[in-house]
Amino acid sequence: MSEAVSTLEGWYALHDFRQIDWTGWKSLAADERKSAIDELLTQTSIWGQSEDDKQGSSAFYVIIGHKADLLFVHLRPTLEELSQVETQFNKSKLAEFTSPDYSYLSVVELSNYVSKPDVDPETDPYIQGRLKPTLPKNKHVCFYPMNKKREGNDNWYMLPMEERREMMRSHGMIGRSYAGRVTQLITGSVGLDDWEWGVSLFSDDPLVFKKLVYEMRFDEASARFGEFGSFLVGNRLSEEDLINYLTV
Ligand code: 76R
Repeated sequence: MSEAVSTLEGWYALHDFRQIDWTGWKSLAADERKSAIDELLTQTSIWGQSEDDKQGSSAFYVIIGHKADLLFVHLRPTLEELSQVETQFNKSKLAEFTSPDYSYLSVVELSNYVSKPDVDPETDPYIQGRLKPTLPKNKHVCFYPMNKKREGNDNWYMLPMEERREMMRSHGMIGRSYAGRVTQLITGSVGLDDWEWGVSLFSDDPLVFKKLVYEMRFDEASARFGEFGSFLVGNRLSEEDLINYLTV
């Protein structure tokens, strides 16, 4: 048996994609729409409080294309808290006009393929910051789920640790050459959702998503072993943007 890489886990992540029933929303009386927006803003301020208390992070985006209209990303320390955030939204007035077309459950993950200095992960501020991150404020997000292939000779999980480590080193080098232009959040979802990882990229320039993902396609870890689900791309909304978005 090949050696499993050891991983560190942080906050749980829910990527909650919603489709909006614009016809229903527009047919609501203006004052009811306003109170639904106010109710949503009460929730976003509770989410903001969790972030201020370092007990999670939430962000929302408008998704481009037919796959979804809105994306809420929530990070929370426990599944109970994640479920609470989701359920509170589901009980809201706005939720009556949304359908949860896609969602993704995972947990922030750091693997030790690329060696780190000998530090205690429980107390090291850098590692703790990566395991329990505040979602970046970049203008754009790109989310997709992925697997590492398990087919014939291309079975990632049958490779010796050293080979995987070497490929992850090369992967990390490409990633690092995008430092400052993109932030990546890798969330593990083996046993939690249908794919093995969720990839969330944040950037102020959407072309960086294209260039980074394209360059990685030539790198063995992705070229030979990467299997990808649907890509969803969105623009970050501030609370004011969210109000404008919902105003008809
Ligand atoms: O955590 C680290 O920063 C150390 C190096 C590193 C690891 C271990 C790293 C760096 N990644 C790691 C693990 Mn990554 N990453 C992806 C994708 O589209 C594709 O082809 C793949 C999707 C992107 C775009 C990306 C970006 N990475 C992983 C894993 C877990 C693998 C496993 O355990 O087998 C996956 C699935 C994955 C996928 N990676 C980086 C980036 C970027 C930009 C970096 C540099 C980060 C930085 O240094 O700031």
